[in-house]
Amino acid sequence: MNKLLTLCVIAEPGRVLLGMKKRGFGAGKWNGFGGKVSEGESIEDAAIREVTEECGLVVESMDAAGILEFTFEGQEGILEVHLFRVDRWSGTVAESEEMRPQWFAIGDIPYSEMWPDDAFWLPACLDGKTCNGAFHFAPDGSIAEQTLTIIE
Ligand code: 8OG
Repeated sequence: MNKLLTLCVIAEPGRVLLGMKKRGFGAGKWNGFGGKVSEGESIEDAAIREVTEECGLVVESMDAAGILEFTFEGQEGILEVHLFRVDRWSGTVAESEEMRPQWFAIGDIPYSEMWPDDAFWLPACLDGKTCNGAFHFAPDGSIAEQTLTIIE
């Protein structure tokens, strides 16, 4: 069975909020906010919960923005990441034990310090498009195979 995860892209015109992952899977990379869906929890509730846990904001409005599947050479299982675009929120940005949040201008997104697939789908996501894809990672962390469908 696929492992269900969430990933929220918090953006307003011209800029996006990313977090430097401080520990665990993906540590040392900038990313959106999200994590594993708990048992009995809806995917949307998990997405909203993770945003507050990781950067202090409360999601007021978000759209489903696609599903990305990740597999890793030599490892069983599929990570099924449900993407959401958050366009309204309340509260103030706060660092957590897991993430150090920072706003980036859209032209200054640090793709070289992010998961390598992000450069393929994040620009389209920020443009309001839906991104459905699958990325298979080689042991060296590079992308060995990929498919991506972007829906306007
Ligand atoms: O609970 P945990 O922090 O381990 O959840 C992992 C988070 O990382 C979750 O939000 C999903 C996200 N994620 C992956 N793979 C990738 C990826 O290739 N790119 C991006 N941007 N996020 C990813 O699990």
